[in-house]
Amino acid sequence: MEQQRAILLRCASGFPLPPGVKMSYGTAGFRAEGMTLASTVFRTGVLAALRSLKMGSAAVGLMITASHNAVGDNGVKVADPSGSMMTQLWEPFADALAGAPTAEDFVRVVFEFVDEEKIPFGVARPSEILLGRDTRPSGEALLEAAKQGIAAVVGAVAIDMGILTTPQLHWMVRRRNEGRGASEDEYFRQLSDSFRRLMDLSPEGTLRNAYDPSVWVDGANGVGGEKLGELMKLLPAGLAVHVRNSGKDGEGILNDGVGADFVQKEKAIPHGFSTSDAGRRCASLDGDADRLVYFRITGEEGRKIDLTDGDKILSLFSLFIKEQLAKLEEGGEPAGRARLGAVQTAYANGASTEFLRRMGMEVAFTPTGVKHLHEKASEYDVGIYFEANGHGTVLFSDKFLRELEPLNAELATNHPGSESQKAALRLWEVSQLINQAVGDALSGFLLVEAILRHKGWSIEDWNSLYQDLPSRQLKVKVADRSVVTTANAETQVVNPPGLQEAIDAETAKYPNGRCFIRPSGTEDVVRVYAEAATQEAADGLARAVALEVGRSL
Ligand code: G16
Repeated sequence: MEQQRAILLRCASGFPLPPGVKMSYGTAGFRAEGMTLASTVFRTGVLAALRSLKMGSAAVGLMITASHNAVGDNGVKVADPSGSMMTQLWEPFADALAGAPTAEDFVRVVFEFVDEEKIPFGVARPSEILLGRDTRPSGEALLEAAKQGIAAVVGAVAIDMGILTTPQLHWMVRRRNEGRGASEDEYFRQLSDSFRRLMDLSPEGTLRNAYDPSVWVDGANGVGGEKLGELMKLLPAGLAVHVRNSGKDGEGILNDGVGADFVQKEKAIPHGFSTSDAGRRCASLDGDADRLVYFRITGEEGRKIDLTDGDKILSLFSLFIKEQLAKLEEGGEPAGRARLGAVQTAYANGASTEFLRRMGMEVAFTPTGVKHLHEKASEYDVGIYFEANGHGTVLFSDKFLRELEPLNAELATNHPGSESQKAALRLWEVSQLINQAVGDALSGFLLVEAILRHKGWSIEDWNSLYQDLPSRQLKVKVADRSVVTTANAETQVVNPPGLQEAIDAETAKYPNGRCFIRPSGTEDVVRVYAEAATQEAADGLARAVALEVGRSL
């Protein structure tokens, strides 16, 4: 213990906390201007090592990314042994670690927590921390800080997995703890093999045949475009992917007028695309490829794009999975009665929730942040979660997969070629394709493509599942976003007092108006979301509430 204390103190002294920096673990880890983060990343290295020790030396992940934020920002987050986000129970400890003013304070916080959580130091089995980073220029130096934090914990070993998408790292952590191959090659092979098998299961001669095998992808000038390029080499001929904004020299800056966050929030055409792409099926990834949205450039004056957002992806996946379960049920298979649920946040367009409910889906709501949605979705046999911004996945419970595997074997023997057999196989392949650890734009993209091909749908067919209610999102720059607190899955403001009443009064002026605000967990802003009967009304409501926010903060 004394030796460990001395090592931590010595190493932490090399990473002083810059004056005036206040860090909070936020929606998805610590985020700030890249240059200010060395101390925080070093300390998160220690945090990750302690997490592994606490979890019986299971592998955990540490990812250096600021995802959709501007290129000058960076961030760091920890993945638990299951591959999902670090347990929220440890977030207050993460905040205390990151905020300790001096190296001595830091070491004191560590040892108090080690005592409280009974974290065993000095175990024989090494604790493995898998490290990944995106393409941000500050990433390399921050990775070094993380390695030093890990090295400061006796028995912890850093394994650098290189430049990765965030979901790749989460996938690798999960696989490593399952005792299965966790390399990038294996990731690409798993995705491409299950995609190919799913394509092979498409019905011959679908009723419609409007599916166009060509798709254009905006890589946000981040890591996703490059990885998609590698994945494409393994994909079957039935899909032609054209990647733009892949981050190569001269293509532009990470997340600057490109990427899923830009396309979804601004409803605008990203750089690298133009009206000459009108009508094409286009997709957009974010900076670390954990979000995915689709869009179609309309070519019409004024209305630039038709956005096909995370809500529509959720609806498409729900529809497909429900259909496969229905086929199992028709075939008399009890697995067809699996409990299927959708999870959304307050940002979900009201029309999507209505569509899902009409379809007979159970729909649950959580606060923003996939850590909340993921936890909720894992309560179902098959839980599908998506944020409107395109972050989500489909979770299959172990119980359901344990039922599905022998069912596949039984149907292959007794009912080969039956509708039930094909449905069971499709569900199995979806579970292999879609990332079970966290929302993953690359695996989500392949699943969208497989389903559109299965249904013979164009992007317009998909988009016309329902019509979005007009909406608008704005952000208000504030001095201290932490003074805003909310309740009821972020739909009600608790603090500052009086602000909710002001929002209610504005909302009442607009037919079918709905509006909420919440502090961002990744940027220094308060976000405003408004929905109303017309676009002008949604814009007006968002603007009026943004003014109220500005006035009361
Ligand atoms: C992260 C989270 C998402 C969340 C988003 C926006 O995304 O992983 O779940 O929706 O932040 O959060 P906020 O509104 O609090 O800024 P990403 O893609 O940046 O990692």
